[in-house]
Amino acid sequence: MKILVLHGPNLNMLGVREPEIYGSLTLNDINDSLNRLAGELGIEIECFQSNSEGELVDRIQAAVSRFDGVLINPAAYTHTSVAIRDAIAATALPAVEVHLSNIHSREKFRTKSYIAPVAAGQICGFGADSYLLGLRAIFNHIKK
Ligand code: CA2
Repeated sequence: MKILVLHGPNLNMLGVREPEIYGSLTLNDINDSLNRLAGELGIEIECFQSNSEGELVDRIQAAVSRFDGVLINPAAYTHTSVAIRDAIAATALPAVEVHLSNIHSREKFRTKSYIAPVAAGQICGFGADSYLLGLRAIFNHIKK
């Protein structure tokens, strides 16, 4: 099993700014933890971060036939991107949406996700653990 892990805009700044909201781990720390868990589960992952909506859409499209599923933190594009939603729907690849923060307990604009309706599920509010829970969730979802 091979899972594509996508990180959206500004997540490359993790650990550098706003640690009170997003924690003190860097994106490399999170990718390292995901790689360790992938090893335990006996699966492969590939991690990619972009600040560009188009690049994320390109990666989702290219994932068809190369990957079995997508683990995605679309970051701010969660709340705006019909393009990423359409790409996930078009590929029909199973996707799990994750967020470090609880998007439902913050500003009202963050409660709306364009991605959630086309995802198998959403995990948010557990910091870096959201990603690890998300990887387990998509693994179990695909295995079923
Ligand atoms: O909680 C999450 O994971 C978010 O996807 C993070 C996004 C935010 O727009 C979503 O509403 C929720 C923001 C990512 C920005 O990451 C930063 C990291 C360090 C410093 C500043 C921003």
